[in-house]
Amino acid sequence: MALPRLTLTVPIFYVNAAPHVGHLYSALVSDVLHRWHRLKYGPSCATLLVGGTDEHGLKIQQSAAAHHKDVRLFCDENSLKFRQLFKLANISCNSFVRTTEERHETAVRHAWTTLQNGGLIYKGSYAGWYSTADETFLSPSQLKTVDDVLVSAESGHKVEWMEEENYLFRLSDFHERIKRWLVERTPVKPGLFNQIALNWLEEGPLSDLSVSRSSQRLKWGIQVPNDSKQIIYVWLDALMTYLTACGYPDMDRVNQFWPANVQIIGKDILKFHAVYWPAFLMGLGLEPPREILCHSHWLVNHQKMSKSLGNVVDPFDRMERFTSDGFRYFLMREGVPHSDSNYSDEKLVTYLNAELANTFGNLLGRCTSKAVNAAQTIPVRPAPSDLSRTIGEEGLELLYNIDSLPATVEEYYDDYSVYKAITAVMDVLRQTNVLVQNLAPWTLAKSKAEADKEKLQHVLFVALYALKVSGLLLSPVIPDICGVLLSKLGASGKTDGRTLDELLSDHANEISLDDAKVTLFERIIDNSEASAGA
Ligand code: ME8
Repeated sequence: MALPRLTLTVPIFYVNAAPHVGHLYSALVSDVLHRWHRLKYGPSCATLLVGGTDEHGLKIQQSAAAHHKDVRLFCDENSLKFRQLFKLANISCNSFVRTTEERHETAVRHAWTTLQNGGLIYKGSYAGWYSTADETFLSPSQLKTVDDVLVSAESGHKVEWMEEENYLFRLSDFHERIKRWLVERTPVKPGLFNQIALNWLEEGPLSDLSVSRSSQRLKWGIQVPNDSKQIIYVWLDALMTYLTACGYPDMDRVNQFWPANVQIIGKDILKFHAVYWPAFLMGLGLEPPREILCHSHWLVNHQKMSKSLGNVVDPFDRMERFTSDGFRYFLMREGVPHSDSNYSDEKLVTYLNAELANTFGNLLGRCTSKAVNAAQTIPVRPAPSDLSRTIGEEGLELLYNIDSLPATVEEYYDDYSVYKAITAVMDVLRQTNVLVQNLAPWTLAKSKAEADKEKLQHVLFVALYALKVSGLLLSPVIPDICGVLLSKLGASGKTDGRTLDELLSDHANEISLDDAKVTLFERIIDNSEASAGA
């Protein structure tokens, strides 16, 4: 049977500002789902994780000018920062697209021509309020006045009146099809965001969408085919990145990777992905994505992050202070898709020390020390009746919980509830710590009695088995830490090319531990300087 292929996408980020925690969070969600898929089905399945940078448009043009930089150089420098972020954070993106690449320009022009030949793009004129920061026109109901300035009610960015001749896309033709897609397939997860998208369609018929700008105003972008006076609208250009990554317009390649399984986005760009994008795709004769996973935002002290408030969380700084896996763990542990999450360094330090250093790390230290585990092995799995005789019902119940953990966690990952997967693993590890504390293997190890020796082997089996299962299940979230753990538990070299089920079924024989002394996570001692937004 063919292995299921997976295509995931991350929004392509604007290069006008440095990467922040929100960018990393979106990328991380996709990375964890990508790693989970490869763990579940084995690494030989075909996968595509698409990311990139959004480099055209008025906003970038103005930003480069404000920095007195050549716009191409400005884009090169800032795009590189996002690639560095991906590298440092171990984001397993295997297709990074810059909108200034030639292959992308070819794909966008091809899509434009296809839409135009299909009668879906026509020349007209457009007048309305435009927000350059959001690169979008807004209707009067989407505006409000703050200090006598007209701004977007949603983003707070100021708008200006624009009136020009340009090309329009017949978005109105797609109203019913998009509505049906949202109702019948409920593609946007969690469901509350599907409903928000539906509400937009219920507000009234969709108007046609302006999809080009005059080249007098906008210079930095892809020119409309056969019209040097018009530049393609930056959102049509940006959304097409997902298809560029799939090889568009080479349909053999597109059919291999499209439709995407899951497109991950933040709630700020829902309309572009749940209304405009499926319409463009339908216009091109392609299927809309199977699912869109829309997540909420990170706040700091319950406020939006902004340069003016000085509370923007810098992911480079946090990864340096707390390690890449430490930061990944906190973001995945605390971030939930359905509501905004609050970032706090104090909370991060508390979680990392309590869960990664104590619950996870100390358990490994206790069960692999030479004083307790003289044979330096994971003992053979005992029969349930023997286990209940030596370490009681509590031990047997824990073994049952460890055995059933993969199925529980699989359900959570498949439902995109990574935070629940982490909590389920930590619950089992906490129960294991309690058992170890109660049965004190360090005392059993000193005893000469045969019954104690058997009991010790059983405690060690349960604890090391819990650690191994946890290490496998958490490896999508904290790959470095779990790599170290699994090598210590003698699983190094055995993980390549195997599925999760194969990796879990190794306990008929004794397994030798690796000699290396390891610390899974160094406790963070000095947190006096740790304050959100610092
Ligand atoms: O919108 N919390 O790029 P962008 C969580 N180029 N995630 C956040 C966040 C926060 N506080 N702030 C931003 C663009 N994000 C376009 C996208 S796609 C074809 C074009 C994340 O640099 C979230 O994923 O403004 C959001 O959708 C994205 O960054 C916006 O990044």
